[in-house]
Amino acid sequence: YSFFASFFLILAFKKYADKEALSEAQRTCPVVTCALPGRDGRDGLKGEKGEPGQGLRGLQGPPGKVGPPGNTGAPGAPGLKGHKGDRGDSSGKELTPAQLQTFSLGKKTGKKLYVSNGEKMSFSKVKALCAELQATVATPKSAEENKAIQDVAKEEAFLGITDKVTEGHFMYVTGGSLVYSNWRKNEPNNHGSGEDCVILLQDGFWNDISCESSFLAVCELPA
Ligand SMILES: [Ca+2]
Ligand SMILES: [Ca+2]
Repeated sequence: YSFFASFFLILAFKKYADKEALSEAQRTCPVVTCALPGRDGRDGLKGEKGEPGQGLRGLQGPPGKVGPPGNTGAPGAPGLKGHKGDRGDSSGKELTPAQLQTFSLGKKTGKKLYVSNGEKMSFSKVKALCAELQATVATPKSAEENKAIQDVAKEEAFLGITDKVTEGHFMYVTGGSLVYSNWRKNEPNNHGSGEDCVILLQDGFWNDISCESSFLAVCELPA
């Protein structure tokens, strides 16, 4: 609007100026020689683009609102495996020093050492006791070893032999079939409700018997 207003203002001023000039010419020149002014010329060429305005730049607006939270990311890779924990407290199963002292050193024969604490217990307890000593239940694999166990055990003692896996087929609890046996006559008989464990009798012969019965614990250690 202001552009057109000023444009017409300029035009009005020009007309006024032209009239002034005309009247001046009429006054100063003779009627014969003085010509009337011509008509207005055509519009001139378009001017060059002007410099940018000097107006003040607007102040920066306040920050926008916080956007909605993003989606949950994918789960990370599993962590590294931790260190192995400390050995658990096995108190209650461990032998007391007093119990260990009651073990009398057995007779050494070949590579084995037989030990006994003189206590009677079920076969499962004998196995657990020997395991605590890093040992196994006494298992004679020759007449010589059988005699050595007999010497250590002053009473009937469990041997590390059972037929729990296959009835009638006695094996070492550490695995393998028997390489030596010394059964008493008519044994093993799997008497009564069944007998799957073996004891060394005082005369050196073997008898199959209930694993729940209590007999002397004798362990053997590789020496
Ligand atoms: Ca049996
Ligand atoms: Ca028997």
